[in-house]
Amino acid sequence: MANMTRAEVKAYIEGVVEQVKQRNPGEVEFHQTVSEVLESLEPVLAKSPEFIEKGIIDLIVEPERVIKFRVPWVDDQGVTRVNRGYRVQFNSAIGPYKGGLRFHPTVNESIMKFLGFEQTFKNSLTSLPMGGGKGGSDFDPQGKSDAEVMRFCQSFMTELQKYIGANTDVPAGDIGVGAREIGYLFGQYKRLRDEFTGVLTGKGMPYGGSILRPEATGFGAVYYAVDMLNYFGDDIKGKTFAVSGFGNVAWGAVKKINELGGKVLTISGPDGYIYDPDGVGTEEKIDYMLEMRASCRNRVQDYADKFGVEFFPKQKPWGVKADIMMPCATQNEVGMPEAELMVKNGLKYYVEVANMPTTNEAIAYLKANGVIVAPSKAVNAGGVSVSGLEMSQNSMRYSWTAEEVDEKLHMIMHNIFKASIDAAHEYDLGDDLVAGANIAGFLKVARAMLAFGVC
Ligand code: NDP
Ligand code: 2IT
Repeated sequence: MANMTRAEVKAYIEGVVEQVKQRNPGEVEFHQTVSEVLESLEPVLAKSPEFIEKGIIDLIVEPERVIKFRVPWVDDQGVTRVNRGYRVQFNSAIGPYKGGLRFHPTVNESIMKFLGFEQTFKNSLTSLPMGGGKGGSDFDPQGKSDAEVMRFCQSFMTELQKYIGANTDVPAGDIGVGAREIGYLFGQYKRLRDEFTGVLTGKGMPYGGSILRPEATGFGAVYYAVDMLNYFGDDIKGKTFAVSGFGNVAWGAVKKINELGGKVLTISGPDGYIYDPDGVGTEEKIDYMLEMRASCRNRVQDYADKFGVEFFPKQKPWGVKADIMMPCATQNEVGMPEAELMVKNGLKYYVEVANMPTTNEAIAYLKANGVIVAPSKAVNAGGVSVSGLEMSQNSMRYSWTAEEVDEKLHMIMHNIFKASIDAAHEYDLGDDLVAGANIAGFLKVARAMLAFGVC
């Protein structure tokens, strides 16, 4: 097939995005990620039209399988409750489906598909053999007793176990699913299937977990940020960070930023944000983040009360002056008003850590105004990378030391940064880390799909 002009490719991509919107009505988060990724593939498709000709683009936006199921459970008052469970098995071209489970009241099919689609390219970037998947439920763990969470997890796994396996699909945690939930889910899987396999990652250390998995997403994000800063002639030492969220991911990032000499001025929760001029830096303060998350109160004001710093109710930290912004809570935390504020404050670096924390319009605005944007699917890939390393250790029936896991994580994050910048250069996109990550992640999956023919 002859090369296509950029205009022809652009028109083709617009057509695919339009079709995705029509076939998945109302799924706005899914539409958002599909247009973000496909638009950045324009130069690749112009140069390699076989991806269009062989239908790879049409295939890649359609999940291989969407599983949706009823999750009945009984609360502490004896009342029957019913939630919805999901597993989106998005793409298995380069390995078993792999991705977390999210328990949050906002979970719906659109959120599951957006996360599964993103995961496909993220997992490809890790260079480990993992396909993309995501799952979860609209169950709200907040305010539930331990016994209720256990009964819910057992019921969820009773259905999910039909579709997963160590060589088929390997779930892990995400928002609302931490060590406690993974324990209940793994116990139920083992009981029903009578096999001890690496079917879940993020497991506890006594039963096959990997050392450093809890820290991995945050640590990996900071390793990536260091490479980015060095590439642009900067250093992390003495840099100030505004972080949102206070969960597992924010905690790991804050810990590593401090270790490497940076200073974290803010963390946030649904109730507002705290500003700590001395930095969220002592061991006591960092450990307190874990306590706040474990308390299930979902309040960051507790930090302000305990350490005597200022609390800004119902506000996000994006108006503060800091060298680096790091959204670590959830999708679409940053839209146009926040992006405008950042540009007005002369922000230089914007590092996405949560999945898709920025609207497409805001990303374009930040980039157009000279802010260096690091995209979540590259930055937060350290979590799933150590999940991949947990799978390797489980297969070998062996455990690596903290030093070994950390060294591998570090190497993976270096490779992700390098693959992204190299892809951007190869397609004449300057230092566009967002497009570079999309392209590098896409190419491996698409080449595997080409090899398989139409299937
Ligand atoms: P946490 O559960 O610790 O934190 C999530 C926070 O976001 C909560 O405080 C939640 O508060 C808030 N929030 C506000 N609006 C929403 C919404 N619409 N949906 C979900 N949460 C919302 O999560 P993690 O630290 O585990 O994850 C943070 C981010 O990092 C997420 O985007 C996740 O997908 C991503 N990530 C996680 C990885 C992991 O290994 N855990 C790996 C890679 C990425 P409230 O409940 O009140 O809404
Ligand atoms: O978004 C993510 O990459 C995760 N929640 C981690 C997935 C995993 O399988 O470890």
